[in-house]
Amino acid sequence: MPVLKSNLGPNRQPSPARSPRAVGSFRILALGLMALGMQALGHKAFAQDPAVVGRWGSLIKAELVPIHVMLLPNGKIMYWDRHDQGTHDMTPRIWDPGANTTTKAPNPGYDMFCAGHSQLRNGDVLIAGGHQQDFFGEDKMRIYNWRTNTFDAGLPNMNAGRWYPTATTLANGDVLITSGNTTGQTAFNEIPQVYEYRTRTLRTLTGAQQVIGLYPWMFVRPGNKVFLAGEDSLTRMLDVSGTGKWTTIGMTRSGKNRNYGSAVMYEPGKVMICGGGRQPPLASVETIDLNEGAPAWKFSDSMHFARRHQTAVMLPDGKVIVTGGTSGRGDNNVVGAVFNAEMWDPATGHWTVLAPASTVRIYHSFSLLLPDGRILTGGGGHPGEESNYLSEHPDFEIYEPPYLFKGTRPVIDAAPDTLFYGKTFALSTKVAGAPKVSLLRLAAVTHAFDHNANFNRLAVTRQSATSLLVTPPSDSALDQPGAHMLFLLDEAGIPSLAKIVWVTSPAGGSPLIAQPRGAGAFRLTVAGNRLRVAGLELAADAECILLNGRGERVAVLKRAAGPEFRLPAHGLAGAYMAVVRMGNRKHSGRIFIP
Ligand SMILES: [Cu+2]
Repeated sequence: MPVLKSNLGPNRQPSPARSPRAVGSFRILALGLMALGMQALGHKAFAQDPAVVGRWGSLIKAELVPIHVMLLPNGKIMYWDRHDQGTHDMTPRIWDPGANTTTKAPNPGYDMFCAGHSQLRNGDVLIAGGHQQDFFGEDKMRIYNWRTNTFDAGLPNMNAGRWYPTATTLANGDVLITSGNTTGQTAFNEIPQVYEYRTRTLRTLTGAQQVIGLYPWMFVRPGNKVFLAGEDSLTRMLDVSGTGKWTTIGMTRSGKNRNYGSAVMYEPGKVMICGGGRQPPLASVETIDLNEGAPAWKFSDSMHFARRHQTAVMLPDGKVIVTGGTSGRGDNNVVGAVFNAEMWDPATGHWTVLAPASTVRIYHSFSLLLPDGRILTGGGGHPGEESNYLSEHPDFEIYEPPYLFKGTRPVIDAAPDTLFYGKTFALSTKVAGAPKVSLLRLAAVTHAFDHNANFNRLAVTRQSATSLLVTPPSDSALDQPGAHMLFLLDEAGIPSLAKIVWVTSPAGGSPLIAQPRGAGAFRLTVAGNRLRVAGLELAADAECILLNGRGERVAVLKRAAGPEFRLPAHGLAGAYMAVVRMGNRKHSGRIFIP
């Protein structure tokens, strides 16, 4: 259950915010307590070799407590806080981690604290539900357009409020919305809904009425299925076709509610759940392989630290890093805060203890993978830790995993902007040997779980000394359409900087994007609902026609302001030939509409 201000009992007086020195002593205490329970993991084991334990950077101030945090396709981070505590500011911030500059998104018009969110196929973020007061959900939805920095409020309301729902982008680009409280702690929105991308309507899964826990851990599977991995111990499969249907998969081995633990699908169909619970939090870790005929949970090695409020993050090399959390009993206990990160290797099931962060990261903290292979963590607060509700963490901290200290990073010299399911593409690189390539969706994380995560390792063959042939997953059920980080890893497991690529179905035409055909240097780009033509002087009579892969006319675009044409409203995702006509002159180029 969520941590509430109302938990503040008479013997839990708020105290002034702790000084950095006090934080330090908590940390020493926590480390000391942990060392007792750990075999051969004294301070000496934390050799300061960053190639073994990684390295934390210094604190970076944020304008709000980053409780809801997402990575946008332009590499910027959108985050927001809660409205009814602290700053009373419900306007999301857009932070550029490279330049360390922050701008504001517009006011979305309601408090999106406690919403669910995931990225749509065009990189926009769907936000479902939110906060009226604790346990009372909003029924509103918004779409954040990352190209225009605007919110679209023209969406239907959900069937009822949802406070702590999960949003899951499906194989066809629609979004499943599950759970959430409606009007109180025991009042659940029991009926999942599917936001349909093309029609912008909601389909209500009346055949799948079921109470499931808040912020459920949902993972997309083939055949219109979505797996519920927790936090409840009874795990299930939801068929989202038609009016929906649940089936039971089975109990976890621990049989315990892993409240505020974390979960990842570390390979298609293979899910890992870790930690969570409160009396006390668990260190145990379980996996399930849904590709098996009769899938069943198995214990993996336990983490070195019991944790609650930790976040698990997939790395480009297929390992998982867990950061933050507390081993202390109760909801949000600063005594027992875990500062060390640790890393899980799915191949062995073993955990490696990594360097400690400087800051308590428990309730309302987060972690996510940046396109440069580092991990961004931050947040915690609103409310602050038990026994000290005034302690807030409006800041970020960046962790560099060990792989960044093992040698020179490989470089993706060239790769397409758009990848098509099952369609092999060429990746140019000078890296030698047998490199690997992985594809990860961009994070949309809150409350210890990334709603938008997905990981795939791609098939790679060598074409020449400077070129690899790489094949994306064949099926959108293995990797939902939209923006991804494409990483190249050398034989030592060192990742490149990611290239942001779009993964989609071959709706027609070649995978070229925005390339002019024939003479005439111009460029076509899609920004929001506009097609922009750069490098051509558009005459007053200019018109633009979209042709599909068979050369058939799909749309004639209306002229907008300046060098832009208006795209038709929704439902035109795919690759097209755009023909710009002015008098008897004709220019054509390929265009991809996400
Ligand atoms: Cu919360």
